Amino acid sequence: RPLKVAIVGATGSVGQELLKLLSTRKFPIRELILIASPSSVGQVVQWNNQKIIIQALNEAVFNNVDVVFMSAGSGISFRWTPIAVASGAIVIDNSSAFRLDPTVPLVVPEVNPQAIAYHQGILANPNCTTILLTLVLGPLQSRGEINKIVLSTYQSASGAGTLAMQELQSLSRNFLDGTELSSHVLPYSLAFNLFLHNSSMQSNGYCEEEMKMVNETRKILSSSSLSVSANCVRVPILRAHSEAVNITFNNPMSLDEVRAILTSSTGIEIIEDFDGNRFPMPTDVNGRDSIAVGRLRKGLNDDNNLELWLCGDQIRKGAALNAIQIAELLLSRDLRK
Ligand code: 11C
Repeated sequence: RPLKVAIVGATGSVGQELLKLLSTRKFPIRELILIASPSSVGQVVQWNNQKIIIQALNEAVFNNVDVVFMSAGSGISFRWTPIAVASGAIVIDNSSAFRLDPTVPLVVPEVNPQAIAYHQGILANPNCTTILLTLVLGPLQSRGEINKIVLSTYQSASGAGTLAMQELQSLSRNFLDGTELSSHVLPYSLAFNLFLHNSSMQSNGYCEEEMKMVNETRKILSSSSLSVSANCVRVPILRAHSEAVNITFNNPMSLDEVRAILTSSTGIEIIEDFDGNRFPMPTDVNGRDSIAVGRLRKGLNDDNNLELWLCGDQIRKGAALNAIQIAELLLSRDLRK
């Protein structure tokens, strides 16, 4: 029977996209509970011809809820996920809180759907850059072991939330007007600028976002010794992330074979015109489910080495769509507990 569903973080960029996708994908819902921070409580949201009033987070709000989409940061997830699970809900958590917990599946449905089987009430939605990367690596793993990945990311403002997107727009206007450029959401102005990813720096010299890519990619691909090295950069783009990826296999590969694998993979579109120098761009994927991949080429001096470029909508496949696909997978396999 249709489900009672809750979204925690309903007014954020991912929460808003979840609302849109739950409607367009006709997710089977009998009641939708929307939860957000105190400043949004009482606001009315129009969804599928219903008016839904935003509620505050409290224990009672999870009564009889079947599925909770948590999208309000890891602090909220750490505190409220166990409470939601104890009240009988399955939580699909968009934060990093439980991603590396060995009892919690970390799932990209096209890549490791089998992982959902061991869930104990919590399923984790990976980091957005990691979802886009593994969507490509997953099918390529079928042709031979992957030994090493070196990548650079070009991450949009949306990864830092709605306020960061608004800040990019307003500071870009200021830049053109020659007025004030001080930022309040991101550490520096992103207008006509870029900087290394704004997550916390670790003692090893990599930032938190880069280490998420290392650890989450290994978990999703079940490859604990995989060598991953990421350099993450924030760029003045609104909602799509891009990645330049260098992959080393343990055996020689042919571009025809790689192209054939990616062309037949779900969720991937190839955009590639070498003569016209036309490859994926953020504008190709904004608001789209599929990610775009192109510029497949061999490493210059290594037959085992592949270079590619990808773009994907951070809010959609990088977050909200992947979370809903996890829930759809659970329903299709009747794995509610
Ligand atoms: C960004 N990838 O673009 C981040 C946002 O672990 O879910 C998502 C952080 C996460 O800044």
